[in-house]
Amino acid sequence: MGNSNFAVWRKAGLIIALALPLGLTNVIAQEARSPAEKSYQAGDSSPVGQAEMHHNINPKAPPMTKDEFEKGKNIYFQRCAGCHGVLRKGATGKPLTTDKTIANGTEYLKVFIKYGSPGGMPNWGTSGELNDAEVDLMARYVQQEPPTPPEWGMKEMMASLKVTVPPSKRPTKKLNNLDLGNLFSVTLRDAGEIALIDGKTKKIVKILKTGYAVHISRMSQSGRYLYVIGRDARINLIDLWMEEPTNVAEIKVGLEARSVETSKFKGYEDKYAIAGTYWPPQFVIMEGDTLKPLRIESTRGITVGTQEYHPEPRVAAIVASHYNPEFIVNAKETGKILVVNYKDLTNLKITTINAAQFLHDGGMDSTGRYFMVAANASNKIAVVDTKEDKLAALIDVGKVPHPGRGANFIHPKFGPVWATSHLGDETISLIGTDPKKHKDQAWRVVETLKAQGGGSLFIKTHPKSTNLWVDTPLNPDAKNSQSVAVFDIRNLDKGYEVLPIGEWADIKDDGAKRIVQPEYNMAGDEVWFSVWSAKDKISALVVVDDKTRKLKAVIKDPKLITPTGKFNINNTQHDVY
Ligand code: DHE
Repeated sequence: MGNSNFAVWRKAGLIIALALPLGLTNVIAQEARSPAEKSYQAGDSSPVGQAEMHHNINPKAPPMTKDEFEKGKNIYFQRCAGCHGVLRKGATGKPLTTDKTIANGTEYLKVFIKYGSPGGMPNWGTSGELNDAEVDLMARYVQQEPPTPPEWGMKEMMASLKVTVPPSKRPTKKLNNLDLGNLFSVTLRDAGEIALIDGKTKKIVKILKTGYAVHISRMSQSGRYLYVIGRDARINLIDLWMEEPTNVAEIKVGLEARSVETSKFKGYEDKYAIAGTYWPPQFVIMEGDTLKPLRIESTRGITVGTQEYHPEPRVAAIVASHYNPEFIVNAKETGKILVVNYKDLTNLKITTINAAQFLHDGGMDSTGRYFMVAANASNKIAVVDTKEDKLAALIDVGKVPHPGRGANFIHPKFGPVWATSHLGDETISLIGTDPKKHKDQAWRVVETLKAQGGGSLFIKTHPKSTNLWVDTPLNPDAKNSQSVAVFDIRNLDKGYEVLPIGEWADIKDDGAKRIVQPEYNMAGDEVWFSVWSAKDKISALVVVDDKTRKLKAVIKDPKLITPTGKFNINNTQHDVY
């Protein structure tokens, strides 16, 4: 080849080499290497051959190919994020950060993933959900740095939507003779199921499959549809009018979630459902009878107070207004309460109320106008006027209020009050809720009671009851976590009585027997408690006569695995608490 030609070829070769993606030039380079060089490089003798390896910043993590990493990521976000958090910082499941997982090592993690644990970790291997290769893959995956979790938009939601019984094929009237108002939807948390239990017979009517680490149930305004959300952000729509209650639709609205609600305003009954997610930080409004997603809105934004950007304001409690066609959506980390008007989903109107950071759970006052919500790590209760769409008050209470939906009753001295107990101390704050006839008491703590101790999650009463029940399932002392305190509303000074609910369940094993979440029946003359132990121990439900405070029934069944939240249909539908 002449000089000038050679120069041209050389130049061309150089340009091709620079322009080609590195991989391709690598191949050319490899061809040029002798066999001895190739084996020395070891690049070709890797266990996965030519497969591209996943590059993890921590060299101690076990090797994974890119494909394996992608597969592990999908399995993690589908199955594990609900409990361990999208960034693996932990939630109901333990944190899976690499400082822990690499220290545990692959073999230990494989056993844990395959066989599960009494603490609620499903047995992914022995249940057949994951084969041995996938168990090994996941054990290596959780030792890699967690990737940024994927967003979850309309495409992903629509791909997960299943309408198994279209509305056109559903009955136009109730086909069963269940006493729906007195049915209880009971969370079987680590089984990923709910049990529907008849309030009168105490018999299990049906067990229905739901999302992983199922969390709460909410009712449609008509009392026909039950919405159940799992921490894995799967929502199940259960039609209670079918011959037997049936899952008629389901959707996955994200990777991690805690709350679901439906439209309650006159003319919009059962029309819309809404769900809020921890990840991605957003909410979605859906068709009430099919769960078809209609409008997704992000909650990313600026915190109250310091007014800094927050990338991950998780959606905590959501309630539906009875005064306007609106949902009240609580963004935990920004402390913003979004009043979302669903009248026009195209021109969506959202009123943003500044409250306090770390909004969590809450419920309505006895009139159903004011929404009382705990900003738990701020030790405050925010009061939202759902008629005027304004913050009515921010009230300092005890340490880490955790009301569930709270408890409304008429205080002998201060009139209507709403009560919350606390995770962080033994107090119960009673807040005046009547700005008209008890103006001086309104929106301030009118009395502080003392119950058994901190670690309380739920407090409950009923308009027909004179009892105020306070659980302490997270109290370190088993004496307190396995019993419940009850006050006489007519004579609070008398202090509380302790009922040994755990003992009444008469369970002989060494389970934790945490007594969690009092829930009334429709008549308001029974209180149901969960006796919550790990999934390999015996749990139970204990029913107490509200008048006599005596044991009325114990419901035990091997299918009652880790029962926690219980939702009486009537009381949940009509905000009775
Ligand atoms: Fe819950 C309500 C979040 C742990 C049982 N829980 C709520 C609500 C939120 C929330 C935001 C309000 C929903 C609404 O009203 O729309 N819960 C969280 C968490 O982030 C937390 C602390 C840890 C987690 O990773 O999930 C958590 N919750 C638990 C539990 O461990 C409980 C005790 C047992 C379980 O089943 O998981 C539990 N949460 C409940 C119950 C309610 C609830 C029973 C509904 C109370 C009600 O009366 O409405």
